[in-house]
Amino acid sequence: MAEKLIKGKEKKEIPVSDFTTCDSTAKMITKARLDGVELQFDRAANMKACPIGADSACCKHCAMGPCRLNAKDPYGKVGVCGATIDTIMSRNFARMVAAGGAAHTDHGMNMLDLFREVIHGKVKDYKIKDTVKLESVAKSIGIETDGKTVKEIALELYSELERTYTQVEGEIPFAKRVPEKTLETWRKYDIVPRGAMREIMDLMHRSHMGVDQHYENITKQCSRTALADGWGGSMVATEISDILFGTPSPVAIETDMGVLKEDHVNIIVHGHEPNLFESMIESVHESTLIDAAKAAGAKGLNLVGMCCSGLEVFNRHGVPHAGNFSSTEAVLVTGAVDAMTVDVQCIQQGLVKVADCYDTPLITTNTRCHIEGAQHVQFDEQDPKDCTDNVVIKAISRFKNRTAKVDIPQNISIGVHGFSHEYISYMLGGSFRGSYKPLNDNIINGRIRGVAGVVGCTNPRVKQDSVHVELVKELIKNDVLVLQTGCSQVALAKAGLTTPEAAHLAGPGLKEVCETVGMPPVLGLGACVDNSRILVAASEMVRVGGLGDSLADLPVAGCAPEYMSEKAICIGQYFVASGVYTVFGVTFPITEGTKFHKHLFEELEEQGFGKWGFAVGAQEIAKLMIAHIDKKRQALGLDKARERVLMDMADRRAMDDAA
Ligand code: NFS
Ligand code: SF4
Repeated sequence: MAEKLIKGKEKKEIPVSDFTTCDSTAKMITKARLDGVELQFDRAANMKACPIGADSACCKHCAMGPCRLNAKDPYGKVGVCGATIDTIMSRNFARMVAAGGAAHTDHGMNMLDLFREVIHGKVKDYKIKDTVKLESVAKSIGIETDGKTVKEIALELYSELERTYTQVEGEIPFAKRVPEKTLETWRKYDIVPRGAMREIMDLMHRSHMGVDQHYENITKQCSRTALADGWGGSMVATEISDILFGTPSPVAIETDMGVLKEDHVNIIVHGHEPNLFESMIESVHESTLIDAAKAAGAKGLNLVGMCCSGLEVFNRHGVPHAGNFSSTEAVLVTGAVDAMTVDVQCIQQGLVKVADCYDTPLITTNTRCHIEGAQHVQFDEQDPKDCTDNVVIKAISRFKNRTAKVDIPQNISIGVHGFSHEYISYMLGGSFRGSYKPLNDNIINGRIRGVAGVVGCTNPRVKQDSVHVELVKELIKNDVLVLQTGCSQVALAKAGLTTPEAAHLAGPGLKEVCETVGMPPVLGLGACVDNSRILVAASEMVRVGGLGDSLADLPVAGCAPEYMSEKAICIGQYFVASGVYTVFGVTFPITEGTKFHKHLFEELEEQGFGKWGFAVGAQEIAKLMIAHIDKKRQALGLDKARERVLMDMADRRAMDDAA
């Protein structure tokens, strides 16, 4: 292993406890150091973030530059072409939105391609699993379903949803789900998305040198593009995945590295596309492959998920989950992973080296993602098992020849996940009168103060999981119901907050609601594309009534406290454009004290949208979110109700104490 060691003792060694609050990841960082293997945490410690880039004060959009401005004196200088700091920052921001939106949107388009091939019978290994969902999605965009066969409805739905991507003029189909007043604001500013391809192309065009040079106009197209993701690309991904693979409903699932089993062949699927994972599930149930694993001395095959594809199957099939983004390298250090297969998005190139150190085959499967030094086994929807059986065979062979010492941190948390927006309605209202009314009622009467979406990545620039967990604890303590997706959800699952018992950590009002319904105070909705479920849930809250008539009126707030990806920036922008106050942590790619900053952080709200917020620490973020929720409650005239309910509760407690 000598040549694989990290070179040079001069590298900074930071205490592991500064890197993460995930015990398993901490153990594996320590082991990796002993083994001489470098992980993202060490790389982050030894690579100071570029201060000019962090403020977005540089531009490399043409060969007259690259140009560097000074964030300390933002208006003291312009680029060679004369571009101001506001133009440079808003163009950089625009390119992040375009790239982030393209990622989830392209993923959604893949799901739609699969849907088409399934309907036409060209792909036989998948089928339409959830016909109830098929009908409800079709109806939600005005497709008449009475008297039609499943195939007829599916075909019509396909051709409608294709417009989400390819439409040249007009509004995307899911604009029909947007509350009327919110849609009016979008129309007023001319930002209702046409098709995602058009919006992304437009945004790339106008952020080219010498095109759009007004930060307000660039921001408008950022919103339009981001909305084409949230209400378009991502929403289609969620809905089609539900139709093909089943709409999630709550299941108890194991999370953390302890889900690996020393005496089993362990296979990890890491990425975003549910079709690969669904086929992996088939492969690990193949009796010939199970027999082969046993013949190699294993007790069986153990399939485990990571990151977003992990969350999707975790919600649908109860497959255990080993950890979030910052644990993907660390999990290989256990030596117990017999194959890690990946598809697209958030796959660190550093995995190649770590996998190599522990003789784990790292297998890429998607035409969009090859990684130098990894093995590529192409996944083909016409014959998916060809790829996934092959992965299992490689894993069995690695198991048989395991040389790496196996050391699995024995941590497992069990939590309940899989709260689709449909299930939330059913859970609150009961099967005969499924509705968001009880949620609205509890917000109106003050038991629930408001709703927060806490989502997004982990990032080695902050202590892994720590901000997610502390923030969510603070929110629920203040009677804020928390909805979660993405790597954030995994942080909370590991911390044990996704169980109904976690209700004891909630404030008195939220606790009472959770105990009555039997639900956790933290509801996991799935992968990052499933942020679209939060949009649908919020729209339902507006529709049910009593909380204002646009999304911007709701006492809700969003946050990605440990974000790192461009997808997160795009998601933030579509929440803001939809009317939600959205706070980001870590760092914000923009210079404070500039016009563009003021536009994103103040003026958008004055125009009827949401706005951006920024803070690093959990307590500070919580304060911002709660203050916003209270501001919205006050505007709705609900501030008194909450005082009353808290007073009632104090009285009741006093009576209990006296008794
Ligand atoms: Ni979202 Fe999911 Fe995780 Fe961040 Fe990456 S896996 S799509 S981007 S890191 S939450
Ligand atoms: Fe410099 Fe303008 Fe070229 Fe950007 S577009 S690199 S600011 S000259």
